[in-house]
Amino acid sequence: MSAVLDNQGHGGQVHDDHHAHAPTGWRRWVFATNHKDIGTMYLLFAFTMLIIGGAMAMVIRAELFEPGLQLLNPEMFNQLTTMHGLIMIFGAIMPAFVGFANWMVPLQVGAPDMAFARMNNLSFWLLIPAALMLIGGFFMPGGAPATGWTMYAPLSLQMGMAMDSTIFSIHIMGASSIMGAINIIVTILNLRAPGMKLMKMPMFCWSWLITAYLLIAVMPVLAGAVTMTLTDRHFGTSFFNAANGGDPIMYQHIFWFFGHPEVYIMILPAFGMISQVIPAFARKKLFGYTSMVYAIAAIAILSFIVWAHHMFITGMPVTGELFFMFTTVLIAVPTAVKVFNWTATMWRGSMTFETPMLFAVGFIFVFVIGGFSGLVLAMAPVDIQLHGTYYVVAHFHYVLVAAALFAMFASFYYWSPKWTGVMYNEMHGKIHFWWSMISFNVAFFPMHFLGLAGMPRRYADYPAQFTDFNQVASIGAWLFGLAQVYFFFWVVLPLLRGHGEKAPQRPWEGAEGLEWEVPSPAPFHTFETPPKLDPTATRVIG
Ligand code: HEM
Ligand SMILES: [Cu+2]
Repeated sequence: MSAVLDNQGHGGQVHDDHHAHAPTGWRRWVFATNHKDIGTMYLLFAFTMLIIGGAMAMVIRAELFEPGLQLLNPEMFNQLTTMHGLIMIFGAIMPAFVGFANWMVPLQVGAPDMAFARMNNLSFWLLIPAALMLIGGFFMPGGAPATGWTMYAPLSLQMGMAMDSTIFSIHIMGASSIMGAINIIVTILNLRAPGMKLMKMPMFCWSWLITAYLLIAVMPVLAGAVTMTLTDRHFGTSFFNAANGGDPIMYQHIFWFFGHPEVYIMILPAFGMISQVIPAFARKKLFGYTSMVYAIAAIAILSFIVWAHHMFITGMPVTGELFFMFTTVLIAVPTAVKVFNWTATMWRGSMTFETPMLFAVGFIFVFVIGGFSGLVLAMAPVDIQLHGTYYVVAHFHYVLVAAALFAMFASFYYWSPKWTGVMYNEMHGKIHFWWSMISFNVAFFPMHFLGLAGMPRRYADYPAQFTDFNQVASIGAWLFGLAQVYFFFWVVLPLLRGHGEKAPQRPWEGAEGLEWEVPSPAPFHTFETPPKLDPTATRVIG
């Protein structure tokens, strides 16, 4: 608590730890109000969930290594795919981005902390009961929900009580996300240092500002959808229950009205991260800053009018299909602006390829592949063939794993010197990159072929003609999982233990921004009095 009440040392904008009373022991974490501590907890939580969800994926790929049923019965298989999806989306990717925001947004805008420090504590700690309730589903009668992460009716109305705990868990995680989003918005709008004009903000802050509005807009929609499911299950309503005159397709509309903006919630902060890493290692200013901001805003707005591209086979009127098809392909325009700008930033830059840059350039490659397969799926006549196949699985793993996760790896390598005060080992970082990049593609590229050949997703078994590509995919998946174990033991653990070369204040020659104006590791309290900024708002001058 002394962390927020501490008013000592008004002299400069940065103080060393010796006169800032950092709380110690378990209280430091349980009562944490410091954005850096909370950011660290978010990141550790997300990594733990990544490992748990990842372990499930390893089992799924083991079952799919050959046709027939070897390890799992079909019910268990579907429970695992469902929980894998829910854990990765709500437990790993989203909290990880919030963790990065907690650490970096106050540092980047020159604020002393997040606007609502105690609410920040609540947003984080809510995740623990939510995660327990979600994973606890496996131990309830009937096992975890086997609906797929989309929780479609009528299956969701037939599940055991783990469906209810999943619904409650989603409510709690949604509340946590909304509080996090409010915190980020208020911090950015109200706590910027004088001179940090909105249009001078680092792109990571811009991308999170827009993402936070998306979160506030759509998390309540998801809460509504699962609440209606809950009342259908227990309180006699029939929103989605066709047997009583309800409409299961309506569930899909409500879900995807949340769900498509949700996929942008999971990629926009990654765009912001990449927009910071590329200029730093190309030693050039970001090309087209203004157009980057408008492109993110355009993608966010468009994301509200494309949702039924997930529903092309539900029997929409053709005009409806055309509408959703055209709006979906329209998103390619601002997306292409961003890819163009990243490429133009690198053009004639003096580039070096330290691990953050490897992951950033890798991001562009795989994100473009995922974007193109999205465009293929957006063609209504094509999607009639591909919907519900492994082609969709390939598509969203390219955008979620290779794009969102790789962007976070890029940022981890980029910012961890600031967090820990030590440099990661460059050789281990590069091994992590190449190992992940190659094994990811071995795992997921063949899924395009499986999907095109008609292999459906969400089945524990498959006909023998799909065996070869499935074996390649499984081997790739296991290698990818192993790469993350390597990352933990050879990169993360040494950093947590403080092993490595001492990090300078600005380890990257081309890096710009206020986070590089404070020492490494960033002291417990930073910018307690608003810093004076130079006209570019990237340097502290007093
Ligand atoms: C270029 C932009 C994109 C386009 C045009 C696009 C298009 C589509 C379409 C049409 C589908 C439905 C396929 C089907 O079920 O038959 C789909 C599914 C999906 N997309 Fe994308 N997408 C894009 C980017 C993204 C991004 C950035 C993400 C996440 C970071 C994402 C995540 C997903 C997920 C998770 C699904 C599968 C949902 C499910 O049924 O379980 N997409 N996409
Ligand atoms: Cu979508």
